[in-house]
Amino acid sequence: MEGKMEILVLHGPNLNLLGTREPEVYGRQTLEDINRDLADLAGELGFALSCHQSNHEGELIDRIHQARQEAVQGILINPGGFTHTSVALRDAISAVAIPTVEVHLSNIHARESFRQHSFIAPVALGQVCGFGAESYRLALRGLLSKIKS
Ligand code: CA2
Repeated sequence: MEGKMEILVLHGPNLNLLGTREPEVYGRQTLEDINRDLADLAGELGFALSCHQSNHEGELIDRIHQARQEAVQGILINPGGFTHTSVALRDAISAVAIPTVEVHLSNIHARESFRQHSFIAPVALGQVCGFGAESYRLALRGLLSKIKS
């Protein structure tokens, strides 16, 4: 019997601190809260979800490569600060050619100028930012409807 289609959620550097500091910028929900909500939503929509956080660029890249071996159908990624610095992360997403949506808690376009450029956006299906934890749910809905269509 075939299993459910799998979505990989990747959280980049410092996002393990969510809910503990800077709640005015990043909200009060912890990463565990967000992951639980996403798993519930994915389950309702008939998908399985696995979540992974890393503070290390190479580890995120390895996880993206591994996703291809695992036949992952889609990737939701908040690349954190690597959004604005990492050509290597962008190359990994481009190389595996798995539909990917970029997500941010804050509206990166309304913040410091260095946050307004994303190396990831051009290789993503789309970008959702500015809605706090809701950004992830909106992004997951968008990703799943693209995969289904
Ligand atoms: O808004 C987002 O989701 C960001 O990806 C968050 C990154 C930031 O570098 C990006 O420009 C936008 C930072 C994540 C740091 O997360 C923290 C959480 C709690 C306390 C301190 C940092």
